[in-house]
Amino acid sequence: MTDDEKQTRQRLTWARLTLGACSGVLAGLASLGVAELVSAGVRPQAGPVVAVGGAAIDRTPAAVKDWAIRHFGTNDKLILQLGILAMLALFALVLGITAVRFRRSGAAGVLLFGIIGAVSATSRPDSTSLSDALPSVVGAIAGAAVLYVLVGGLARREPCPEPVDGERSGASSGADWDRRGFVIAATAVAAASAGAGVLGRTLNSASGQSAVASRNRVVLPRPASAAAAVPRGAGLRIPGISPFTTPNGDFYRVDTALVVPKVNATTWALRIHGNGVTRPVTLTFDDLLRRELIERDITLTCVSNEVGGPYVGNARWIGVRLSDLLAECGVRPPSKGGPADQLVARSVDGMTIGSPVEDVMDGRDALLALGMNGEPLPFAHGFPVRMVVPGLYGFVSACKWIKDIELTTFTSYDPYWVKRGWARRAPIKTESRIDTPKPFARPKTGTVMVAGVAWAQHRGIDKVEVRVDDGPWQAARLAAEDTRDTWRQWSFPWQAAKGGHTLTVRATDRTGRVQTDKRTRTIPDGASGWHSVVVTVD
Ligand SMILES: Nc1nc2c(c(=O)[nH]1)N[C@H]1C(S)=C(S)[C@@H](COP(=O)(O)O)O[C@H]1N2
Ligand SMILES: [Mo]
Repeated sequence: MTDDEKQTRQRLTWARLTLGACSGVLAGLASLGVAELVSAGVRPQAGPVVAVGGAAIDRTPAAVKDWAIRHFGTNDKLILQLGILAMLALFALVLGITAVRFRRSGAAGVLLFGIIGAVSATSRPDSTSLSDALPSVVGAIAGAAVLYVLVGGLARREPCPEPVDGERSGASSGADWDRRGFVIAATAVAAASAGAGVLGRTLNSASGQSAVASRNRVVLPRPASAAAAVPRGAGLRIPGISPFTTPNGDFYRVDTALVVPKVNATTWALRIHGNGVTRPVTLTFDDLLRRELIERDITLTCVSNEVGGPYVGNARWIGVRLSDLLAECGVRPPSKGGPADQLVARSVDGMTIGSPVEDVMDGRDALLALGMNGEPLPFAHGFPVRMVVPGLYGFVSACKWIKDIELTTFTSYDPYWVKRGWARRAPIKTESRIDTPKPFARPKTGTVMVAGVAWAQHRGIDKVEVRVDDGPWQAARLAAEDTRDTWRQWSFPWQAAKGGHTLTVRATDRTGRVQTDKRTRTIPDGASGWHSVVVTVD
């Protein structure tokens, strides 16, 4: 073979591999586009990326999940989906290149991904039907066909005389692509995939529209028991401090849902049943609206909140008092002889959250909340109905998109997070946070306002102290208390001297317990320790 021939041959090989890689990516696009379209006929959560992402979330070890929440915050889900897409793109490239030589194996590889998607979709806790497998399966078949056809033409541009593909020898189906033919076919596939994807997205979002309409129609009645106005002194006017009431748009969000469930309030129902429920009921949203509603300020906290972290917020909730409802169903707490000590809430997305029946019925304002800061619950925060229990971390109390309450026992059932290593019972720990100055701030010498929030829901905050470097603990000024179920702002005017300083805060709750300096991880029942901020005074 002459050098020229060698070069031509190499060029052709490269061209084929490149076109093969393109075919792989196009096959991937076709799979995803078709899957999206099919998911519109099944349900949006059954799409392969959401399903695989959800399955990955379910299987992620607690420590990794915690790390993801810590590093990506509420973006963790976006990062996960981008990661899945990047992986898919990579595999698509590899499959495409493989298919140039092993046409059937390449196509089979695409089908394998379909199976992974189908298994993920049908094994999600919210999956009730095998039809959830359809988007992945139909998408994969489309992708495999695209790959098979596209590389079919390429394969026979093989410049070397010896047959390289056993599968292919003797086969003569289809025509060779010339360059123009490939470009036309590729463009057609890309356009059709994008079209299917966009159409699927549009149909999926349209199916959410009825839920949106049902939310727009909700008029929250005046509560029979309104929350007292927030005391004037509860919200300090200090730049940088967390506002006493967290606006809905700023309220932290922590859940496992890759697609926010859009539940239609008009078809929603809540079932209450289980051990010791002598009168099980199924309630509609209107049933709840017709009941006596109470309005309460309650501060919610996530167990994944690091010391000094952002996963805590305070809102004014409107809802039904859960203990009244349970009592009507015949439920008695264990202290009054009831057989069930665990209340398991189930959501439409398959989440299960267990709370102690004793806590829910001990007189605190445990709510089935319908409203948040004067509007129906936002979809991301659980529309139409969620639970809120003062004093318990969200993962053991605050089920969003709730649809079922079962009375059971701690020994007979472990809910979602408990199966993954978190505690069965998790009252919120006494904590405090410095909101201002921010870490590594450079305030000027003189009076610097140090301020933040402290919380010990359902016990109340009695004292907050600040320490500068290794100095003595000094009492901070406490803002007025709203209720013992809410956080409390504090401030400390600090006479700042030049140089680097460490500010540390600790709170004491009404039981007299001082916030411990013992640092623990968030797993299994919440982080503890003191929050410190390092600043340089200029
Ligand atoms: N359905 C459902 N409800 C859920 C969760 C979830 O993943 N799914 N997460 C819980 C956790 S861990 C917390 S901290 C709170 C957070 O509520 P928010 O997102 O409204 O702030 O919701 C709880 N309710
Ligand atoms: Mo949480």
